[in-house]
Amino acid sequence: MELQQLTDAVIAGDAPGAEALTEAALAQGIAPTTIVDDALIVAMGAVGERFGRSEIYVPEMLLSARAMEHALSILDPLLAGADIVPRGTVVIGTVKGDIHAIGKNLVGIMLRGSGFAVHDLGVDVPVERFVQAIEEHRPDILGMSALLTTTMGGMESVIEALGKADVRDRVKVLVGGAPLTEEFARSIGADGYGRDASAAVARARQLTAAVT
Ligand code: B1M
Repeated sequence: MELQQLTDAVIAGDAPGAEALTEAALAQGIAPTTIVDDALIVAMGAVGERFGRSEIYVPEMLLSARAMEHALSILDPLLAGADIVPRGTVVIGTVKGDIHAIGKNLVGIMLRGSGFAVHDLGVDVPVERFVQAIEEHRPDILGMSALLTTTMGGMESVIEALGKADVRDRVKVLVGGAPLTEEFARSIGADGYGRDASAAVARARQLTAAVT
């Protein structure tokens, strides 16, 4: 099979097809990270472009997201390798008002794959929940994801709330998501920004190396 077939299945929202083609790609010896980068992320990019041109609407976008999630569920155990020495703890979530999960999930999977314990708070996470999770899980890193220009400002509210609750200096804050930039991350007082999942892992490693 060609990876393009998997890309096409995700674009078409064909979850069983995406699963079968992911299995087929693995059987051919294609690396899980190659499948993610060269087929799945490419597909979601194309879906976003089509949505932007009003060629498809939210229901189609949802079906594609579902197909991608099915493919990722097969790759998850392979990406989340066998590094057994805990490198640190991360609490991660998508900010309030935002239900985009895939990028956050992928970052979580890759962090686990490089030895972090990850507590995923899910999507549409209220400010107070992030703050509460610091007490609950005592993480080294708080990770926030946002995919909408209208929700990315919520990250600053969380950072402010951490300050008010007197826990800001207990965690490093790592942020990411398609509309963010390094400059935005700096402007809201985050400690790190990840352009993609690998950059997020690299930054998380640096941040924990700095605290331990
Ligand atoms: Co939405 N959506 N969506 N959507 N959606 C975008 C983001 C959009 C760019 C599409 C477009 O217009 N071209 C646009 C945002 C425009 C803007 O704000 N500038 C958009 C819109 C408008 C909307 C709605 C408002 C549509 C509507 O209802 N009219 C609505 C909002 C809902 C809400 O959140 N309140 C909406 C809904 C949805 C669905 C629910 C249908 C679905 C999400 C389903 C799900 O996640 N389970 C969806 C999807 C799938 C998309 C696109 C097509 C794909 C997103 C995705 O999964 N990408 C997206 C278009 C696009 O991004 N090109 C779009 C793949 C993923 C691997 O990449 O999430 O960027 P990404 O994550 C990357 C990096 O950003 C980074 O690493 C990841 C891996 O490489 N990263 C981090 C992410 N989080 C990180 C955290 C880190 C570090 C790195 O540290 C902690």
